[in-house]
Amino acid sequence: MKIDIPQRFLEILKNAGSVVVSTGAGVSAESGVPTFRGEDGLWKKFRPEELATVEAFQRNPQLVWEWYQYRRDIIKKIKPNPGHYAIADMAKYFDKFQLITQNVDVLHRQAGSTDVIELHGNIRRNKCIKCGKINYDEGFAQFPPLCGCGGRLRPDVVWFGEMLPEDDLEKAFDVSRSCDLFFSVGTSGIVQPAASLPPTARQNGAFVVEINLEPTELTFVTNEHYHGKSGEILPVIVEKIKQLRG
Ligand code: BV8
Repeated sequence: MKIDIPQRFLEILKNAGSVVVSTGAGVSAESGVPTFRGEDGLWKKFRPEELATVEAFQRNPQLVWEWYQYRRDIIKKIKPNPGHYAIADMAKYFDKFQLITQNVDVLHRQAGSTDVIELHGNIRRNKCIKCGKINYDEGFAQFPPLCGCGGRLRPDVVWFGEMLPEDDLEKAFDVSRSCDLFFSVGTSGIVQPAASLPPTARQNGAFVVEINLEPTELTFVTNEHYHGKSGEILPVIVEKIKQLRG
């Protein structure tokens, strides 16, 4: 795949000291994870307020668990794609590099990325709503599953209307404010506060690049955008980085 990398972007790739990559569901699409708002998007079939809110869990924990088990079963069977591996590789070429994701699918870690800010949690982790204990149990004896303390277990993800983990959120905005180069990959830029990271980076002087199948709410804040598959575009950009910085 050939992409045009203008001179200005080439200089940034050559000289950038600190880089941030922020990803959404689109980076996992080529692995077979359904996105949320795409053609086969989850929100086309299911209503977020019925499945991804505290109220929904209180109202019908069985239904919510069935939905997360359905997604866990999909995620267990799939592998990272060249987009995930390119990002894991890119980290080696910059002094400061931070990966931030809205995805709960753990594919970045499986691709070898070590330092990942999981803004919206991790679908393979459980949390007790009573004692707060965390575990990675699967295959529960009963549904909805209980913690040893008798409290109800929930998927350790951030639901709509819930605050994000404070430290992660603060760190995400800090690195976005101080980076030289910011990549926004596979996100429609609708869900807040994650959608405020690219504009924050731009306002603080970073060179912002969008890699997404189609234009988004964020395209207007970018210096450069590539509308295509992240699994095809990212490896080309990392190849160029190797040539410039190898
Ligand atoms: C909060 C975990 C404090 C669970 C998720 C300000 C204004 C308006 C609303 C709000 C606001 N502030 C807060 C809100 C409310 C809300 C919000 O943003 N609502 C939206 C819908 C308007 N935010 C919250 O509730 C957040 N909490 O703010 O708390 C508070 C509370 C109340 C009121 C005020 C403040 C919590 C948000 C987190 C929710 N949890 N996930 C789970 O997964 O089950 S969000 C979930 O959906 C994902 O994590 C992700 O964040 C989001 C989906 O977005 P994307 O990842 O971008 O995916 P999408 O499908 O939309 O787009 C994919 C893109 O990829 C597409 O553009 C497509 O073209 C592209 N693509 C497809 N294939 C490819 C590709 N690109 C490249 N290559 C490909 N191959």
